[in-house]
This record gives sequence, structure tokens and C-alpha cells, in this order.
Amino acid sequence: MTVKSPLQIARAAYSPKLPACFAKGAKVQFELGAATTAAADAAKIAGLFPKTYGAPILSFKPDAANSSFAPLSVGVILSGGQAPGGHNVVAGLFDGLKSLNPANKLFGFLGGPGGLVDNKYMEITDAVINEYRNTGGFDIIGSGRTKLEEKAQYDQGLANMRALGIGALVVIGGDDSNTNACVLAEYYKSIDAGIQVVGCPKTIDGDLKNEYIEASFGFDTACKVYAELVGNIGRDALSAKKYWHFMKVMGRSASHIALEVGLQTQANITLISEEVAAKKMTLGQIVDDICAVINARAEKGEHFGLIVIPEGLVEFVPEMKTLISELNDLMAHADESLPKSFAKAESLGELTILGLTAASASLYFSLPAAIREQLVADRDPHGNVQVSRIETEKLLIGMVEARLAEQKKAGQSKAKFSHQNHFFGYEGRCAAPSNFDADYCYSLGYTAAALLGAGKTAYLSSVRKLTLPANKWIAGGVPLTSMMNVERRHGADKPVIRKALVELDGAPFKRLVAQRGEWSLKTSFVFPGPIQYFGPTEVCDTTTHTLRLEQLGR
Ligand code: FBP
Repeated sequence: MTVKSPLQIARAAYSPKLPACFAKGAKVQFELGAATTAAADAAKIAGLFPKTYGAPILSFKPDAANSSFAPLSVGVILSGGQAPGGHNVVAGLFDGLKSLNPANKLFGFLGGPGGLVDNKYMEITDAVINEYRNTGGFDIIGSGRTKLEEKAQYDQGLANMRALGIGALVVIGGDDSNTNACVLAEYYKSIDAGIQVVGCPKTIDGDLKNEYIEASFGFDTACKVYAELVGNIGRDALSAKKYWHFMKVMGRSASHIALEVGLQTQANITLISEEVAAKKMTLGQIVDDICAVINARAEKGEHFGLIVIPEGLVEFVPEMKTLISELNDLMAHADESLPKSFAKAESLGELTILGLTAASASLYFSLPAAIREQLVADRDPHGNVQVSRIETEKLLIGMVEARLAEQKKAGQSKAKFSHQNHFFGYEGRCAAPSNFDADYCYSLGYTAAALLGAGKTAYLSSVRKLTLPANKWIAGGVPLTSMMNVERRHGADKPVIRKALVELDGAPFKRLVAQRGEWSLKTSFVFPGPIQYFGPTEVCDTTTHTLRLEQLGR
């Protein structure tokens, strides 16, 4: 028998809160909002999704008529990176479906979208789901990153679902997975397959977000875990007074996590990739800015501090972006001898002969050897640099160290620069969900069940007004096509859900800008401590600073 921790046992008994519209279960009436268009490129999206485009926003209210529902079997897929609360989405979906009709069944496809095509599944029963309520992780059915993009996959998935009597599919995923869900919904509708497809917004990165999706699930918990770790390190730094800590936090592309963690902990420096891109900053300028803060604190005798770095930073530095794209192009058409030739190159001339422009060759040579190696050696199956594996925190340390040494020589720096590097990512992705995520995820799953009960397809489960108590949240659905635009991917135009980057005129970033002068020089660290589940509401039920600033302005 699996040994459970006392907290796991206590959390299993937690009943997640639901919006008031679900007081009588997932039997709801819905109000139709205005018809929707697309995030951009509306005519193209309308042409690509003729069956599902333009549907209205939905919001639910309690069912007065106590309607009855024919039995329905539903498949569920967990897609992409883990995010805290995924099990509660499945639990909410399960309970919502059972409230519609106790004969409803839920099947989980195993290991992500690939499970649908490979016909790997299990039935989720009461006994199964009860083991996973309010727990972290996606291990109930596993997740995967297989993309459903080909007709053969859709047809095989359909055959597998028909064999199980499944009439609806719920995809729990991020922007790419929900884009695929929309394509699937459109295809099944176009061939009258009789399969509804509904999505749920998942990703710790927080970049699946818009007016109707106020937060993706898992962001709250993951940020709280990282903020606890950064706060703990802040206390250590304050005690030992001898290290600068360079802490990279997850978030493949957008910097929402870094921003939230910076706001929660009041680190000395929080880098935001979107600002770096907007100001077209070079790596050298970023390093100069960091050195200026280190030197200013050294003047006060403070040779320590905290620097929060977003995982995706290097791709937002224009010169690095160019270098990476040149390397991607070169490697895509080369055999394995090319990385070796790069490794052996000893002059700018040799690099330009290999195919880099002069500017990229000189940037490449200025990087520490370990980073150069990561840039040419570690590639994904398309030949692209695995940007998320580049150790940006070490890159910055190496460059800062070199710059401070130059400044010292010139008598411009008194800094004693000792450093530590950290990467906080996997520590947060499977944490037990905070009360917020436990409630939000359960509500998203319940909402998905209600959307299926209402016969909807190509909708994303939407729960809004998230800074209010859960019973005041508004549940409903937002058409997947309304979030789409057309982007260039791998040389072709593709309809995709638009990724939400940090808005530089948004309240969370503006708060950082207003405070960062003070936080960089003074030691103003905040120590958020571990996530609390039991106790005063102001300790256990706070939302992220991001949501509070966006919705309440404080
Ligand atoms: P999703 O977008 O799929 O939710 O995943 C996000 C993420 O956690 C990123 O923050 C991180 O870069 C990535 O997954 C790492 O995933 P993997 O371990 O599969 O490379």
C-alpha cells in the first residue's frame, strides 16, 4: 500500500469550492453573450474554422427546470507540462458528469494526446479519482507532448473513441494543445462525427490568458512555491551576507512567473524578457545594469542580493535571437559534423565560413564556453536549439564576473562578487495545489462537464472574477476560435491561440517598475513562506499579486 503523508490524508478530505451556479450540480442554464471574432486575422480564422467560428461567450446560471440528460461517455487528456491542480480538473469533470447523469462515464487517455491515437486508456471510477483529489501531479493518467495535427491521427482517435462509445473529449492543456483541440472539434463537426471537444486552460507559465481566461491553472501554486524558495534564499543571503544568488524560474517564453515571484519576494533585480525585447537590449546592457546594482550595493557594504531571471530570457535578447535563428537554420540542413566544427572554431573567420554573420560570430565568441556548447550541441528533433536548457543564470554570472573584474582593474568597482546559481522549475510543477488552484481547477473541470451537458463543442472552460470568493466566480465558456490568430511557424502560416506575454502597460509590470529602484538598492526582501492550506483566510486563500493588481489595482 502507498504510504501517504499526514498532509495528503488531511487534504484528501478537502471539498473544493464551486461557483454558485453549480449549487445543484452541473445542470445549468446558460446566457449567451455577444458573438465572437478572433484575436486577429478574423477572416482567415473564419475561413479555416467554418463550423465552429463566431460562437458566443457563454455564462452559466443555476438550472430552474431540473433538466434530464442522456448518458454520455467522455474521454479526457492531460497535455503538455504538468501544472498543480490537474487532478482536480479531472475530479471536477468526473463529479460534474455524474451530477448530470450518474450513468455517465469518464475514460482517461494515457500519456497525453498520444494515448488517444494509440488507444491507451483507463476508466476513471470513484475509487480511482478518490486517490487523487487535491493532489499535485498528472500521474493519474500521465501527460505527453504529442501534437495531434494530422487527419490520420484524428480518424484513428475517432475510431478509438467510437469503440468505447465516447461522445465527447476534454483536452486539458496550454495554448498549443487547445489549438489542436479546436482543430479536432472543427474536423469532427465537419464530418458529423458526433464528438464534442472542450478544453481547460492549463500551464504554470501563465501565458494562456485573456479577458475570459483570467489565469491558467497551476500558475498560482507554482509561483507560490518558487516565491517560497526565493524568499528562503533571501533570508540566507541576508544572514550570510556573502552571495549574489542568480535564480532562473520556469516559463518557457513569457515572464509572468518571474514577474509574480519578483513582486512576491521584492528581489533586488527581476529581469522581464518582454522589456528586454521592447528596449532591444543587448546581453552587454543587461550585464551592465546588473553590475550597476551590485556596485551600488557594494558601496553600502552589501555584497549580496537576489536576481530573478525568466527562463525564456535569451530568446528575447534581439542579438541572441538572431544568433539562435542563424544556428537553427544552419543545423537544420547539416550533419553531425557541423556542431563539432563549431566546437573547434578558433577565430571569427572560421565561424563566418561555417555560415554565421559577422555580428553573430562575434557574439558567439563572447559567450562562456559552456553556453557555446549548449547552443550547438543540444538540439530538438527539428534541429532547433533547446532554449529552455540554456543555463542563462550561469551565462549571466560568467559575464557579470568578467565585467566586474574589468571595472575593478579600472578602479570603478568595490564589489566582492561571490555567487550561487539556481533553477526553479520542476520543484513547482507538481506541488499540491494551493486552495486557490484546488478550487479553480475543480471548478474548471465542473464547467467543462456543464459545457458538454449543454451540447457545446470548440469551447474553453472559463471561470472568471477570480479575486472574489469562489461562490461568486462566473463559470461559462469561451469559443476557442475567439483566441486565435495566424502565426508563422516552421515556414508556414498556422492558426494558433495567441500567447499572452507580459504587458508592459499592465498593472503588475508597472508595479515592478515603480518599486524596483528601491528594491534594487535597499534590502526589502519579503519571505512568503510555504503554501498554507489550513488557517486564516488571508494566509491560505490569497490570489497572486498579478491577479490582484490586474483586477483590484492593489
Ligand atoms: P506547458 O506550456 O506545456 O504547460 O509547459 C510549461 C513548462 O513547464 C515550461 O515552463 C518549461 O519550459 C517546460 O514546460 C519544460 O517542459 P519539459 O520538461 O517537457 O521540457
